[in-house]
Amino acid sequence: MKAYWYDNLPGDQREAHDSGREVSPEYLAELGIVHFNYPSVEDVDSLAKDRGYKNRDVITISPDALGPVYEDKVKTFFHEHIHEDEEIRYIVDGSGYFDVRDKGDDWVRIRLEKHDLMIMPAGIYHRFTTDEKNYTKAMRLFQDDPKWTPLNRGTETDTNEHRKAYLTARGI
Ligand code: KMT
Ligand code: NI
Repeated sequence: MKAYWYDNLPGDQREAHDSGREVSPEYLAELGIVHFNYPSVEDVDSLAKDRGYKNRDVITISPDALGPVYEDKVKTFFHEHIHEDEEIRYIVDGSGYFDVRDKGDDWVRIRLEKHDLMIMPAGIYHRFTTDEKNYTKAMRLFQDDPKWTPLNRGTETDTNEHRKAYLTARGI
């Protein structure tokens, strides 16, 4: 795992876009992001159990797995959105980037590699992309099923109660 501010320069979303300014684990914690490296899936299982997670799936995002819709999927995951529940993402294989908004609404890019696990709080604006290797196999863990849906950023998400609760909890 490596976290840094996104450079906001033009270019394919899958390029590193590393501004050279690193983001500390402490700052990530202030945003509500928690990271672990779990080589054993048993550690994932016990974390999920402790936090009351009931559902999960495994998704492979690659041209091989998705065929002609791969490029569209990659663009869809890159639409900025929130979820109404806390969610866990565990990289089973490959690598990819999660971008999350910082306190000033700038993008922080989090590079996740095989066996990295990230807990994302409800209400944080984020987006995902594969990297230049075009291969991410990820386990997505959900606390419940009704709220899996990504809510794309717009006027409704800014007043969403989960969004407001996130900002209050983080002192933003
Ligand atoms: C999310 O929450 O944005 C996603 O689940 C993206 C795909 S999982 C690597
Ligand atoms: Ni999401």
